[in-house]
Amino acid sequence: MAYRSFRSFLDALDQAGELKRIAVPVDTDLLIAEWADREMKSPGGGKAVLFEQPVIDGKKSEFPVAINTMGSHRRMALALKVTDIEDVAREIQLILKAKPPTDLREGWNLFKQGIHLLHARPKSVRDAPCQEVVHRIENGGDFSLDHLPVLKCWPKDGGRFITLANVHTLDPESGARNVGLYRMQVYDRHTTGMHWQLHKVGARHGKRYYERGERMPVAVTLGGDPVYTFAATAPLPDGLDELLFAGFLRRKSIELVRCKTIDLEVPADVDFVLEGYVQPDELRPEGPFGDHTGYYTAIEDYPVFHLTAITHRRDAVYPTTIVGIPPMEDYYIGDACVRIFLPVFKMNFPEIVDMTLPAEGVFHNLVFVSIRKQYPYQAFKVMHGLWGMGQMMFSKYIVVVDEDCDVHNTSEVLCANTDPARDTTVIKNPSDSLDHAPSEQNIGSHMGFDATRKLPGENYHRQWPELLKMTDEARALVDTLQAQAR
Ligand SMILES: Cc1cc2nc3c(=O)[nH]c(=O)nc-3n(C[C@H](O)[C@H](O)[C@H](O)COP(=O)(O)O)c2cc1C
Ligand SMILES: [Mn+2]
Repeated sequence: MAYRSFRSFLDALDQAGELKRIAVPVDTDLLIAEWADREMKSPGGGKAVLFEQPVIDGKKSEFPVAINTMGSHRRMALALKVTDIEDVAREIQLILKAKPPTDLREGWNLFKQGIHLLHARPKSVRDAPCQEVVHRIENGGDFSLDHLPVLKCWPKDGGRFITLANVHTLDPESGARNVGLYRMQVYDRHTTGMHWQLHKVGARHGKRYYERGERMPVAVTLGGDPVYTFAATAPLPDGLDELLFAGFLRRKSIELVRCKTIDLEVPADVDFVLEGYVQPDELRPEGPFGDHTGYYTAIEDYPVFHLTAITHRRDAVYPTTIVGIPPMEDYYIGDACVRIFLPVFKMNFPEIVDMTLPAEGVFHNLVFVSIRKQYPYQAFKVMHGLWGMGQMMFSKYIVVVDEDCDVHNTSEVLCANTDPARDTTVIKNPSDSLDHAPSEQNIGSHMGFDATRKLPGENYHRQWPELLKMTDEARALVDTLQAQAR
């Protein structure tokens, strides 16, 4: 099921007619970003683009740049090697609901799931494509971050940013691994910023090391099976290893290799590994950066990543993305997360029927959720539950509707059902570090809209009107008439 390499994923995109190859030289300073932005804003997310001759400071790069590789529903499914993201959701639902089998068919299904879970466990290898070429910084040499075709994305960005960095760290107490996608601003040949925000697991791991006064080993991988990057963005609970999840998704154990200069393991098939460390008490201004909110995020202090080695495949491709005013590639990544984790939400809140984070909401600003309502104030219960679940804490506005409303059809999510004073609630919660609107960073207010039909006991003392619906008979007759008129 799995891709052998990032290049084989690009080949699959090519065969599916989802890849444009650009043979002319294009500058990594703004031009690739502008080109990619046009592609991302084309209907349905455009195509993935492989820039075969990126230009860095007037020189041709040794490595091509791939961008927008997950930026459509189809490419996101191709990245996970499924025909439909819903297939993954169904499998997760089966596992969550697994009961002792009562017949042969159920037994067989359970057996197959067991095999998929078995694949979740990574295994260790000694030889790795990602270490075909090894540059140890202590040995000197010319090779450095300057040789990677890292993009400057927006005119007022503070520099070049690595945007699809899979950042691998360990909890020094439990030994648990985490992989998060955090951007890295290139400061010079051997140092970058490490933009793990306050609420993220990498930041928590860092705090543990700093409290002990220890240097923190950090490995950053780029490329490989695209499922790694997807898993690194997924809002998994702290303590759940992204590589286990990736192994489960791709149905094949991930092969891990030990880094050359730090005590960490990384997937053997990735394109690049940046080995290095973050040390206690060292912060440096990071930014500005044209962010997924559509605004520049201001300069702020973040930890510094010091490089100890760069290893790479001989045929490495540099994967990247840009963020900005939606719709962008990250919308499709986020949407796939919501689809895949819907069964988990449903397990916690059985009344949930469907849920979506529309692109206009810039990720977690806006959530539409439909429920099968049974009792008064159930919509408020669901909102509070969601606000308490991991990164759902950032949801600025949650709109709860009845099950007959299709949350994916924005014109159905009517607000006609609400009387604002009665049907809204405003709460205090942590807010996204990148959100510039709250008066103070990292804290803010969130609003919930109960747009469900009001039940007795919800302070509605009138007769709830009936929703317009044509008769089945009239619909069938017009179907026939229209077919004849064609
Ligand atoms: C394109 C893209 C860029 C991102 N950049 C950052 C970033 O710079 N800092 C950050 O904290 N989260 C960033 N995220 C979000 C995290 O990857 C996401 O919250 C992830 O679940 C964090 O994993 P963790 O819970 O293991 O820390 C980004 C997500 C995407 C899709
Ligand atoms: Mn995590």
